[in-house]
Amino acid sequence: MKKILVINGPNLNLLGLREPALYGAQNFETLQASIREWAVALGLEVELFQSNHEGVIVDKIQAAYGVFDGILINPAAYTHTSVAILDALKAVALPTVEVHLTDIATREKFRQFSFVSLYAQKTICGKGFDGYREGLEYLAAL
Ligand code: CA2
Repeated sequence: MKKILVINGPNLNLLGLREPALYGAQNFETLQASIREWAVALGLEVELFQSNHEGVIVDKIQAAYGVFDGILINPAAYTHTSVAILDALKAVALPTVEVHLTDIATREKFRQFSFVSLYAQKTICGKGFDGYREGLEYLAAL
């Protein structure tokens, strides 16, 4: 069975508590439960990981080498700032899908560039929670 590491970056644990107009009213636990259900349906094993800390995310990506078959990541704000996360993804060289709840291309200028997109094989934006399902489908089909 394929093993996929799902990483959510800073503040995504606040889903449903703030900014529902932007990120939706459903909470983080609901997102995690949905990901687990989709994984079962797709015959994937998933590990769910969330951190607000860049270095902790880098450590987790490094530890994925030789353990996981793919990574689904919403790097949140680190999308736009983190060469360290990009380098870690390149180093482990696992198939990687980048997902964003919102369409970063149509938001503030500072959100329009993604370091992670320079490595990710696929980027899914603006589809809310469904983007995670699409990402899992893509990784399952590889
Ligand atoms: O659209 C996305 O998924 C983002 O990765 C979300 C990040 C943002 O920095 C990226 O530009 C786009 C922010 C996640 C913060 O989520 C919150 C949820 C509820 C309340 C406040 C923040």
